[in-house]
Formats: sequence, C-alpha cells, structure tokens
Amino acid sequence: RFLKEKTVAIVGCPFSGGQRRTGVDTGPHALVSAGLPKQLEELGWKVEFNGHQKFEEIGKTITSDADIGVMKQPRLVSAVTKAVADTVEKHARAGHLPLTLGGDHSLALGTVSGSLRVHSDAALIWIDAHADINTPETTETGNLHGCPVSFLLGLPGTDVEPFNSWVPAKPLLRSDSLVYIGLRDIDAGERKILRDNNIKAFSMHHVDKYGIGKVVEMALDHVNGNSSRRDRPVHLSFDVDALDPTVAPSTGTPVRGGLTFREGHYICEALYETGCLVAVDLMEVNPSLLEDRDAQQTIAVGCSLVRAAMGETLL
Ligand code: 4U7
Ligand code: MN
Ligand code: MN
Ligand code: MN
Repeated sequence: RFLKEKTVAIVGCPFSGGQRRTGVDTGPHALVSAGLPKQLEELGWKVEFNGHQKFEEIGKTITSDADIGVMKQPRLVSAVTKAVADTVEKHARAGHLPLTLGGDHSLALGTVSGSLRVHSDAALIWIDAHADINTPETTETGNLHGCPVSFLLGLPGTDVEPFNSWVPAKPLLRSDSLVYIGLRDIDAGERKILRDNNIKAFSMHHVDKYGIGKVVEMALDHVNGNSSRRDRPVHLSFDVDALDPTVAPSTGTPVRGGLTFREGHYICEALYETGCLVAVDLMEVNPSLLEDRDAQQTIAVGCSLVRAAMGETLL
C-alpha cells in the first residue's frame, strides 16, 4: 500500500559492535548464501541487492573507541547506525521495502530512524525476548544492542555523544507507536521505563494467555488507535531470539520459553496480510555460536520468517 512497486531492497549489515560475541556479523552473509534473494524473487518480488554494507571503512575511520560511561564501542555503533539510517531512508524514499539483515540489534536504531524519516507515522512492532530499551544510564552490560529503542524514543539519558550528533533531539518515535511481542527477559531498569512510559508489551505470558492470533490483533489495534481502518505503516523489527532456542538456537542471548516456529511465522504472516509493512529487520542470527547443524537450522528459520513477512504462506 505504501510501496511504489513490489521491490525489496536487501540491506545486509555484517555488524557485531553492539555486543560482545563474535560471529553475528556473519549472519547476513549466511542468510543470503542460503538463497534468500532468490526465494523472494520466487514470491514475485523484484530484489535489489548489491552486496553487503561496507562497515570496515567506517571502522577504519575510528581509531580509538573508549567506553563512554558504560557504553561499549559508542563511536562505532553511532557511525554504523547513522550509515544504516541513510541507506534505509534512501530505499524507502524510492518506494522500496528495505529488508535489513543483521547483525546485532543496535542496527535497528538505524533502520527505524531511516523508516521514520520517510514514513513519519509508522508504528514499530518489536519481536524479541528482550525490550532493548536500556538507556546509557540503565544498561548494566553497556552493550548497545540492548539500547536502540531508548534512543529512538529520546528517553532521558540518550542525549549523549556521539549519538546526539545525528539522532534527532525531538524523537521520531512516540512511545504509543511501539508494541512488543515475545518479551521474557527484561532488566529492572527496563521494566520501570516500560511502566513509566505506558508502553504496550505482550510478553510470553500474554502469548500463552490469549494465543498469538489475539495478541497480534491487540497489537495492531493498539498502534492503530482502535480505529477499524488498519492503515498505519508498520516497521517490523524481528530479533530471532524471540523464538524459542529449540527453534532458533544460534543467537547471542538465547532465553528459554520463547515463541514456537508457528507463532513466529504467524506474526510475520499477519503483518504481511495488513498490507502496511514498510520495512522488515531480521536481527541477531549468529551462525558461529553452535554446531553447524544448529546454525543451519537458525539460518533456515530466518529465511522462512522473512518469506512469511513477504507473503509466502498466504493462500
Ligand atoms: B538483544 C540485556 F542485560 N538486557 O541490556 C542488555 F540482559 O538485541 C540484553 O535483544 C540485551 O539481543 C539483548 O545487555 C539485546 C541484558
Ligand atoms: Mn532501492
Ligand atoms: Mn533479544
Ligand atoms: Mn533485540
């Protein structure tokens, strides 16, 4: 509905600087090598992909990246997410659907910023075991993949260098335009932020209680202000660790008790069905962590989730 043509632009983001474990930077390459571009062509999409983002060059411009407060690699994360925002914005302006393959979830500060520059009324649906809403003041790990949402909302404590050189002081995202599904590992500081800002969050408890169909229904009602016109553009940011580790084991911060294969796919299918998806992220696929069999399983599930978000399983 918001896209000029059925073109998907794959933005491969081999980046691991928002967390401590190596290998998540190989996620995009693994997903593309598994045949994702061709799979999307077979669904009738025109696929734009001219190689992965070249973050090494950004890395070379940053000679030293000492902690700022507890934030780890702040200059690198800021420069990379800024570049991602510009790339996603460019594709969105062309009327294409940016599909960002991560890489760690700090990248979503870039992808969502890029989307909102073009679709200013877009809602953000965040599928994750974690809320990723720590601020530089509340984060206990200092890992910026646990913080992108706080920067997007411009929460107190996020107006810090180097991010304030490009993240707008007046935030692009409002707290009532965000909804979570899949949460089950939230830090104490995050819990307070979610409560104080009245942010809509469906944890695994809610998925159990209502079923995934009802949860997605309620999530869409929330961002559409209960209007029957479900016409708001949606940015879907899917952290593969939302899925249960038995379904998607190769990820940096797995948490037991996650979404089943079908629940994860249902979310993607239902969002495709709205016709309002304007951007999709698939993040935190780390093929290097476990045995090859687990990695292959996680890559296959990742490709499958993306195909579901691009219309595969609709009759
Ligand atoms: B992911 C954590 F402390 N909350 O801030 C943190 F538990 O993108 C985890 O969702 C963040 O995988 C997980 O480091 C980030 C931790
Ligand atoms: Mn494009
Ligand atoms: Mn997560
Ligand atoms: Mn995440």
